[in-house]
Amino acid sequence: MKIPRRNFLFLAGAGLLRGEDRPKLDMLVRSVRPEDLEMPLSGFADYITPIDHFFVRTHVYAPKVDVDSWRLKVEGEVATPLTLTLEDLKKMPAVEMVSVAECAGNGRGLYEPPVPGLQWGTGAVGNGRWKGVRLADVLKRAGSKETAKDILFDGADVPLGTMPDFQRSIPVKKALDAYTILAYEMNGETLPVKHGFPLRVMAPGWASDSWVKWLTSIRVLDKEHDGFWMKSSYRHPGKPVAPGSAVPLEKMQPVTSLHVKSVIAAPLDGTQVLAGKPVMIQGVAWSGDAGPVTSVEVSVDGGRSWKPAVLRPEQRTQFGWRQWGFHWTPSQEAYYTILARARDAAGNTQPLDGEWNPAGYSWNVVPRVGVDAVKELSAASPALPPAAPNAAQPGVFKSACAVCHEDDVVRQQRLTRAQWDREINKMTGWGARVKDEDRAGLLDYLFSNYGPRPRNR
Ligand code: HEC
Ligand SMILES: Nc1nc2c(c(=O)[nH]1)N[C@H]1C(S)=C(S)[C@@H](COP(=O)(O)O)O[C@H]1N2
Ligand SMILES: [Mo]
Repeated sequence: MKIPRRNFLFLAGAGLLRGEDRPKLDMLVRSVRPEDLEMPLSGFADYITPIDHFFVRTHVYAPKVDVDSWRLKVEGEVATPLTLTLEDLKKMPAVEMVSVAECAGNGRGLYEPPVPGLQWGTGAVGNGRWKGVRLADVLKRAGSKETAKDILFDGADVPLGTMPDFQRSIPVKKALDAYTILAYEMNGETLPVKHGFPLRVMAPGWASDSWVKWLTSIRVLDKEHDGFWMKSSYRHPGKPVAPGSAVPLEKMQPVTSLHVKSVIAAPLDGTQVLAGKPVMIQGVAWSGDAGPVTSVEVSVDGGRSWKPAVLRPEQRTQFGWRQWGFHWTPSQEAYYTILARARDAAGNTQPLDGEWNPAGYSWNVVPRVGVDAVKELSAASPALPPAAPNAAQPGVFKSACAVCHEDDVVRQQRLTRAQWDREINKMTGWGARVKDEDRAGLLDYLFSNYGPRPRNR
């Protein structure tokens, strides 16, 4: 359900033009609906990511929440079940803090061999300033019992077809952490609809898949929650597996903390710089529970030698990102490979190669940017790769697939026949209607048009 623009002011209950109402600038659209937007590399130039540059990740359509009738329920293993209004929450002590929000799937598009899912590059991440109430205070108010093990969150978004409702849980230890909050403000503004208005979970240091938006229910459980989005999604083998292999879900563990990571925002890959002239190599770096980032090193010779980059001291927070810079003058006309490697307070650093995993989570490989140092910049910048061919779609694709979402989520995949077969099963399980006699043709169409192929970079 799309929220008509004119409803925003009504929802906000105020006349301010919220981040919501401003157009999202030059975002990379990974899915038109449900809306999935990626921040372009230029976004790393900001310390606090403006709302119109903040990535958006929605599994289903953003719900329309009327704040007057909205309530937060706290139930389960508690002495006093609660039903709270937004005003009730705002009367409780507020905390504000800077934290990165990063989707577990950020960088999925970089894995080889490719894996199914939104093909995020580097920008399913943003650095926000979040304000709200401590989850620990809310749980205390409800009288959370000794038996509490896992805290389950549910939001107002409604599943599509027969897909399971998006519900996520975090262990009680993370829930009681003083930094875990229920946020109602982002960057000093009312939490925008796309980011979970009126209330979302903010579990800093952890992948934002745990940061449930449009929160309506908190359930204190005496055992680990075993719903689809915990047991069949967001799981990682936690150790190297053969690229391309299938790993049973029970052999994997939930994605929790983010891993130390850096991004090179400038210069851009494949561009030219002037030989003999200073170039500022710039980027950001962040970590998770093991933050803050303590150092970033840069190599301009493909990893043979490394030198420290300069970090902003005032940005040394546990959960926010840190901007870094490195002054470099390419001494001669040559092709240079620039690498960056961050280290966090626990001494973790970034791997040189991706640890492949079936769903493409937690990418934190050392970033690599190639530039040509030349005497004179040539007028033409490198040509963009040609657009993917838009082959004629069979009827079954139109009637069964381009229904809940557009064909964009399909066109970005590069999957094997076996992976496409599993995708069809997943989607028919969620309600896609594919007749038996059409199935083989659909599989052929998907595989022949969106099968493995070299990446357009
Ligand atoms: C009942 C609604 C529905 C129908 C019909 C449907 N899909 Fe989906 N599909 C979804 C949703 C919802 C998502 C997003 C899931 C997410 O973001 O985690 C999705 C995501 C995808 C993705 C991205 C990878 C993934 O697994 O998240 C692919 C590829 C895809 N669908 C293919 C198809 C194909 C092919 C068909 C037709 C056989 C189809 N879909 C029909 C609901 C549907
Ligand atoms: N209710 C609900 N909460 C949700 C989601 C969702 O689809 N529904 N997506 C999750 C995922 S996977 C991510 S990465 C973050 C994205 O937050 P953002 O859109 O504010 O950037 O929200 C999380 N919270
Ligand atoms: Mo995510």
